[in-house]
Amino acid sequence: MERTFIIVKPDAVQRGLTGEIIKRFEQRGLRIIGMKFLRISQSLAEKHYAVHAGKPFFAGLVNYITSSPVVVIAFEGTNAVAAARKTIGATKPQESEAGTIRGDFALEIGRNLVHGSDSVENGLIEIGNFFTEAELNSWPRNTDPWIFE
Ligand code: IDP
Ligand code: MG
Repeated sequence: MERTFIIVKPDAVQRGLTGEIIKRFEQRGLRIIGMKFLRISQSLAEKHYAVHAGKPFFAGLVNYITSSPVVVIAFEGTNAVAAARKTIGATKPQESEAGTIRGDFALEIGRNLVHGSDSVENGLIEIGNFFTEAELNSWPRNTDPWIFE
């Protein structure tokens, strides 16, 4: 079963969109296996966004993601990485389709509400950065046979 890592970013929490955003992944069929509410530290932000280090927006990005609390979630499901990315929408909200989270609720790239892993490999690394094994519960959900073939 594929895993992906989601951050409900500070702007989404501040705007009261936490439930709306979690709902969209949940109703897609993804299974929550870990979730917590925390303020991301500077060092964890730099680790999570290491691939963007040195880019002109890096300092602003770290400042944004550490500015107030977030909700982090590990999800499981068939095609979890691609499914979550589709549900999130394009990185630039002006290019995000209506019906996606960013297409429905965001206007600017630096306030795009949600993070989702871009590959299976990165998903596992990101989950490992935020959760211990003991904090993850891969559970058999009663509705799984109605969602996973
Ligand atoms: P993604 O979140 O859709 O995977 P990435 O390219 O991995 O997009 O960028 C990570 C995050 O960095 C974006 O979600 C956005 O918040 C921020 N970001 C990316 N490019 C820019 C930019 O050009 N200006 C400001 N922020 C940016
Ligand atoms: Mg990315």
